[in-house]
Amino acid sequence: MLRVRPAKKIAGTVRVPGDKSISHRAVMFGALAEGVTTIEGFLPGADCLSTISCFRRMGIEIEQQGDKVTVQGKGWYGLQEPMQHLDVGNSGTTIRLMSGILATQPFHTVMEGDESIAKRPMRRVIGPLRQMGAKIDGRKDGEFTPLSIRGGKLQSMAYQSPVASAQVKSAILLAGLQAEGVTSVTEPHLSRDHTERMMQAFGVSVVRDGLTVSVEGGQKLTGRAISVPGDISSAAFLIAAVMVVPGSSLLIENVGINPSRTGIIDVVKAMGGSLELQNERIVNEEPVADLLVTHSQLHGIEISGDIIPRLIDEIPVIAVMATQAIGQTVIRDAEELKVKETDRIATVVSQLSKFGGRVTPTDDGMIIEGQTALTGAVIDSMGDHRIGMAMAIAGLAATGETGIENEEAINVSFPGFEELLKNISQ
Ligand code: SPQ
Repeated sequence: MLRVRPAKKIAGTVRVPGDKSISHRAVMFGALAEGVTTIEGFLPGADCLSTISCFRRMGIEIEQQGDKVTVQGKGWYGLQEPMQHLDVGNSGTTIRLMSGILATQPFHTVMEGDESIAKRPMRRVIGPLRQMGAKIDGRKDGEFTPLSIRGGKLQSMAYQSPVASAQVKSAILLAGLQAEGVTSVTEPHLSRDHTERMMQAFGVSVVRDGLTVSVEGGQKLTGRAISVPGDISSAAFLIAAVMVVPGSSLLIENVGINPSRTGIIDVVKAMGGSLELQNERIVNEEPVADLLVTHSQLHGIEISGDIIPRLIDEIPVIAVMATQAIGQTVIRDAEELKVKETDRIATVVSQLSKFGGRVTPTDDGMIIEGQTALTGAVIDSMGDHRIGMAMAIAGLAATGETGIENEEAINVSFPGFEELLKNISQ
């Protein structure tokens, strides 16, 4: 059990582990590229290690030591049919992006993962890939794992996605790279665009026109050196720690500030938080900065619309910050929370309530009542890394001790979280 005591102050200069979305993509693109790809700043969390293990099973040589990785790319058709099922663990990004890749391969694969993956919707990816000609099956007509994929020749398509999902967009664009003609995806709101940026970094031409992004089939990826910035979704827990503990101040160095991910910065500022970007620079097509965060009294706001995909993974910890803000915070248009590692509307409400938090679930979000005194409690991560970490941050602002059960889930995206939190807590 992870134990958290109330903090008097949060202070220091820190770095967070590498960006999870970018780390996955660097391994995948490196494996499919011609030549060697070296990655520094890789996230050695359980999810990205699942991606590495899937490619190793398909004959790709990958050396990984901590945050340094070398991938011996063999080109798009250098993968071998795996002898066993591919295990994606807890990682939605791995299974959905790999569906797009495997749909193009001249062999058969079966992918499965843990209990949480078995409940997450797959037809959002399988449906459009089937329309491109892929032969994919799974439980409930392809809605759930295990997924069985017999890849082959695909036709290009113009896909209008009903959800703003980077995983859906990425799977179709990856399949599109081997389809005949131009494949495009149009989304209702912009989701994170790391795939598009990394395709360009690997030498692929990608065209963006508003909410539509297209690629032409038949383009090759060329191996290269990739430097992964710190994950803003991990930095979000530390930003929240500063905001819920009076007198705190923290410098978080080398954080990715891709505009499709910075909803958390906009929200903290809109709530009255002090957050300054320093030393802004571009690394491998991705913007990066140091974040200077200083405690401020927050006030409640409404969060809805276009900003939601830009902060979807941060909503659990935003809810925690909102308990300490003056007034009410209302989160709308976030029904996607229901299909993450857990139903994050239900789990935020059930776990935050254990501290005495006043949170009401709605169909597409939640309403949080501000300036609520929290009391330490025994919490369950429910196997969801972001719930475990969000509740640890609530524990810093609570009276008495908090215990987080099933805390090992945190390793999915933030190995070293407990130690880092101890180091910055006074
Ligand atoms: O990979 P996984 O399990 O889906 O992880 C989560 C997370 O909280 O870490 C979602 F539960 O992040 C997704 C994110 O929500 C990672 C991701 C990506 O790298 O492409 C995109 C988002 O999901 P989606 O469904 O909007 O595409």
